[in-house]
Amino acid sequence: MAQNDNLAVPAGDSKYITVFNDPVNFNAKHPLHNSWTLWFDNPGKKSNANNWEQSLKELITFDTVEDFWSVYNNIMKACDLQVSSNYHLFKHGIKPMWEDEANKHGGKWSIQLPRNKTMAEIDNIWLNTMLSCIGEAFEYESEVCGAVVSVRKAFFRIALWTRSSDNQDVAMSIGRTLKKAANIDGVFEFQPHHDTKSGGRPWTV
Ligand code: MGP
Repeated sequence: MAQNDNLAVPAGDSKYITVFNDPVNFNAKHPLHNSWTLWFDNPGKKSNANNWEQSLKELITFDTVEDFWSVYNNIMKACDLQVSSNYHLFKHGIKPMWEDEANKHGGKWSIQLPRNKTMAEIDNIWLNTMLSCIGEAFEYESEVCGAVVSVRKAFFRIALWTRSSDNQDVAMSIGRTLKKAANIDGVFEFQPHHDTKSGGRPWTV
């Protein structure tokens, strides 16, 4: 018996496309514009800026939509992580630290979410933030370095790191897109990683 003989819908009927019509493309993965690396850290109380990097763990790199979901579905949800943990999702090749070449002149948009939000809400905001990054939702896409979720005793913090911190129009565009994607009320603030001069900041959206 041929493979398709027992199908209710004939394979050639274009109204119903199934894996049997086009086994190669049906199983194709959908590439992302960039590769992304997920990092984790939980530096603990003894950590300081000099030894902080030691607690940073590179977990996995992916470059397709399907692989993103398989990572997301198989790791602990951000809201279940221990206090003081962070997930960092950064473009592959950029370390999630201020010192990296891509971050050293940059800054971050961030918002603190009080723990009175439900865990599902927190996780959804983080998921939407990651999707806006890997889905290249931003007008100034090349400005985006990565995103971080931080679990703290009194709050969760979501942040999006940018490559530069001196162009207000660029930063505001990213901030507005992030706020819409994350789908939260509340105010995001932008701060350069190295705040040498305030320049009217923090900028807010
Ligand atoms: P944090 O976790 O970004 O701030 O940095 P938070 O959440 O306000 O502080 P916490 O104490 O509640 O966790 C905390 C500390 O980690 C910083 O003061 C640094 O000592 C160290 N650290 C964090 N980052 C992102 C870096 C980094 O990129 N480079 C270095 N060298 N240290 C860092």
